[in-house]
Amino acid sequence: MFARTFADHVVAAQPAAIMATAAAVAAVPAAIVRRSADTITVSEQNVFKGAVTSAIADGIYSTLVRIHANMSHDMHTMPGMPAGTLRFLPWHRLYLINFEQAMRAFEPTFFVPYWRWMDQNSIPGWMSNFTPTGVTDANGTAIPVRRKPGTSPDPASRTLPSSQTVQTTIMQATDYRTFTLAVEGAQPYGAHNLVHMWFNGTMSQVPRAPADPMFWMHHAEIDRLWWIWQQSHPGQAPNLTGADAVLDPWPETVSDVLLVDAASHPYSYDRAQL
Ligand SMILES: [Cu+2]
Repeated sequence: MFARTFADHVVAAQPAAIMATAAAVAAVPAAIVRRSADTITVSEQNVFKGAVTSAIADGIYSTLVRIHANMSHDMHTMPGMPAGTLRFLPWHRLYLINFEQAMRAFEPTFFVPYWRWMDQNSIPGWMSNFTPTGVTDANGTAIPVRRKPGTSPDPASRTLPSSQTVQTTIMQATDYRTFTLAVEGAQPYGAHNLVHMWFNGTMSQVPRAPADPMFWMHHAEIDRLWWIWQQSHPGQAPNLTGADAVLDPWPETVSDVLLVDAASHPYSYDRAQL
């Protein structure tokens, strides 16, 4: 599922040691810089939409959506499953990395833009008509992409979080558990849940949400908030061990994704401010 860039030609006369070094360098995934959905160029918008369209036709997109429908991965706060709270951020960080790498098989310059939903009242204009069809769940049933933004049955979810709210209720947390509860969904300020509910559509249904491509941009923003917070709280990390620390269905553990722009997962954000 991971797209790797390999040298497409090797000069036969090169000494074996040099060729081995060149191959090792080429096998490292290219660094990715995620940028704001509001500022990317038209051609970058088309790369995003083109990769998603191709991945849906391929079937890999539906495969990725179905991973999020499998609650056995324990990646959200749920009653009776305390590890889910602590797994939420690292699990979704790895989910985005896997999505991004899968899309790069179709569009080599693909990156997940982050959607700065703070202080907004609509999704990025270039995404408003992009509601692709063809995604199916594990039973083969079509998942339509529907949105009725700002019409949530829950009045508290009819307005997207303000930057001031994010600053005062999320970024000022001093320990990891408080931070992740605030950013995920602890009432009344949970930014992640609130944004999902704001869509009042596919995004509001956990097992189907990633069928809407806005999912990835929303989660890139959540991941970016975590990254910003991590820089001022370097000692704070989810306290998970054993099976709880394995980010299934992938083999990586929590400690493998604590560092943004690690050599193993080279991606970063262009903006370190809210
Ligand atoms: Cu999720």
